[in-house]
Amino acid sequence: MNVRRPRTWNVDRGYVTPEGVYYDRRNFLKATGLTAIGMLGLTSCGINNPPEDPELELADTVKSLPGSAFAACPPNQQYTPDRPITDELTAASFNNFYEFTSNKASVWRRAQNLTVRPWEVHVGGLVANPMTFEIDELIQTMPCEERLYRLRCVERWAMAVPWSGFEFRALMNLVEPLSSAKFVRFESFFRPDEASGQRPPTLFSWPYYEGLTIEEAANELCFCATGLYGHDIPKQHGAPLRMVVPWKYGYKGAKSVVSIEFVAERPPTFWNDRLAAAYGFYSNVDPSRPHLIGSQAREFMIGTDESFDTMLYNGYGEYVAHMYTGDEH
Ligand SMILES: Nc1nc2c(c(=O)[nH]1)N[C@H]1C(S)=C(S)[C@@H](COP(=O)(O)O)O[C@H]1N2
Ligand SMILES: [Mo]
Repeated sequence: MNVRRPRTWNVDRGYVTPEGVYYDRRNFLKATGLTAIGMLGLTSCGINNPPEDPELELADTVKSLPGSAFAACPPNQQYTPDRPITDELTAASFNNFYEFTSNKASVWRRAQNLTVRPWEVHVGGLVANPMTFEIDELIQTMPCEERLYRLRCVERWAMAVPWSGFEFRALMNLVEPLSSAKFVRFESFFRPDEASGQRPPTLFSWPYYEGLTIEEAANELCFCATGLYGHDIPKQHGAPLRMVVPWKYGYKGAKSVVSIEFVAERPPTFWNDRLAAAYGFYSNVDPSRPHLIGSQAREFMIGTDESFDTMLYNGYGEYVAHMYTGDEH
């Protein structure tokens, strides 16, 4: 049996309590009457796992695809974090991507089943110009830059990585939201044939969906990542386009987005629908607000022995605090 405890650097730090495992225990097991042992077997003993390529090397997953439009993007130094950049292969082998598996140490391999070309992103809803973008056209159209951001998962692990891509507000300028648009809803792909975690039996209602207020979406930090470490974004990180909202917990940034809708009402969100008390709509990083799994006061940099005090808004308060009273959850 494949116990969800990655083998090396993070053993025994006690902060790896996957979002989904928490949910499994408290809600799913109760709802279905399955035992914990049965559950672990269900998710980790291979009943709905696709064939994987055992020859595949991690390093092969972190390069640009042949024919992709990716080009090196000029770094924007303004947001450079206070800490060393996370080792690329460490970041590429420790991921949350529940469409494939909740096992973050092996998900990189399963995620290679995702076909990321061709790929279209539809942007619509309450906008003057609804558009459907072919991903390479979008990459060529948008002003590309590289941004080094911290990323903080609610499970208390953190990393600092160089995303390439464009500000979400640049996309807003193309589609022109109407004044009635108050929120933005992001939706990830739904492909049960490629993503074993989306096939029944599944704990979740797929596809993954997230949301922001329109003010948050228009904030200069809100970023669409199409690259990472100077090449195409790897599949395990959410190829070919994922949202990065660095002042919020990681789950607010949907991976492998296919649809972006401008809407009038606050949209439901994936984890909030599972367990609203633990996963608020806002989910701004806040050291003083414990999660159900425990205190959020400290964070642990993956691949290192370093830990830091968690910062309010993940340290991005000067850019985002004006949007909040501090009571948002
Ligand atoms: N579609 C989708 N997006 C997702 C997730 C997911 O399971 N599915 N996990 C989220 C969580 S919990 C985190 S912490 C980040 C992890 O991003 P990384 O694997 O690139 O570090 O992706 C977020 N986006
Ligand atoms: Mo997360």
